[in-house]
Amino acid sequence: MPYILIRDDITTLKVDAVVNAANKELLEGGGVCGAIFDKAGRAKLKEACTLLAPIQTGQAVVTPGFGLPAAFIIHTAGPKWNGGLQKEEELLQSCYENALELACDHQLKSVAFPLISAGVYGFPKEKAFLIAKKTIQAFVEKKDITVFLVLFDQNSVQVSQQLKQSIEEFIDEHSVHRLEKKYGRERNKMQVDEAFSFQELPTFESTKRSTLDDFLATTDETFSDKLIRLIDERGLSDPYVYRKANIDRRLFSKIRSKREYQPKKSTALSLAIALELSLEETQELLAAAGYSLSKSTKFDLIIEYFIREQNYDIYTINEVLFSYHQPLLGAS
Ligand code: AR6
Repeated sequence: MPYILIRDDITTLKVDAVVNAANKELLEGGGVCGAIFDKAGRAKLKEACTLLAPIQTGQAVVTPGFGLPAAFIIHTAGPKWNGGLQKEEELLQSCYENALELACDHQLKSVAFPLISAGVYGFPKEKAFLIAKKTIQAFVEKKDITVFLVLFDQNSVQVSQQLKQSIEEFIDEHSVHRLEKKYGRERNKMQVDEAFSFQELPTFESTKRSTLDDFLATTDETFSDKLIRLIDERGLSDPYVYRKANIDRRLFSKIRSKREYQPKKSTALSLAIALELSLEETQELLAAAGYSLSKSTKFDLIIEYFIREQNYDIYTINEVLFSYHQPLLGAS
């Protein structure tokens, strides 16, 4: 826990281990394997690999990272795609499982995977992605490890056409920029307020009739207080919440134990999603950390879309955010 999608060159990541999409002979090849050998240092990595080769398809072995920012390299040999009739899917799943088990055996806390078999070995990218995410998600539910899935190209994550269209329509309909165009800048604020049913949060203006003390009392609950109260009211356990929020256990206990802790907006939102809050409750929780959901950024509109739809699956939300090049929810 957590599972994080990123778009990057895996050889630049400072994690405990990066996974190499290797061949059974553990020889230097092309693709991500070539990049890893290049950055780690060919001679040293070759020497370490020679001692461990050959391996079976699906098996995983570990070497030091040498010149890489990562401390270790876990090498796993993915299956070559042969039309799907030669247990390729099961073999690919075992690559992820074995690499993750090995990482846990070595007490590693963060591992980054490329999309194994999705290059030279010809696995259909979408299928390779589904197997990767399903296997990683199942693993992080049980183990205390942060797993990055590194995607080199955009089209590995396929958000369903229907979902994409529905989100596009929502953004188009609700974006403040569209409303500005429609109603003009002057009238914009009024129209935005009319168009959306966010309940106004307590502001100093709206409470000036009451005393300052009353006002301060309404803002007395910190983010941490609110979070604890919401968890208790729902009868949820802490592990359930931090797992569902895709955030690290240590970060969660920091938020829980430090009353004045100021989370990042994405962390606050992850927790709102985990608690399945309504839009209004989400705004209130965010406000306790000094944030709000606006109508002017794609990120906020996408989150609002999912909350309105009562779709609280953080992995689906992250795939959509990823496909829109937005920051993701969960620990970063
Ligand atoms: N960072 C992250 N992902 C990358 C990078 C990178 N620097 N470079 C490529 N990818 P591949 P395979 C992605 O071909 O299909 C080698 O010759 C790439 O876009 O590296 O398992 C080995 O020695 C693709 O999505 O691995 C083997 O013989 C994914 O990594 C054989 O290729 C995997 O593509 C293994 O083939």
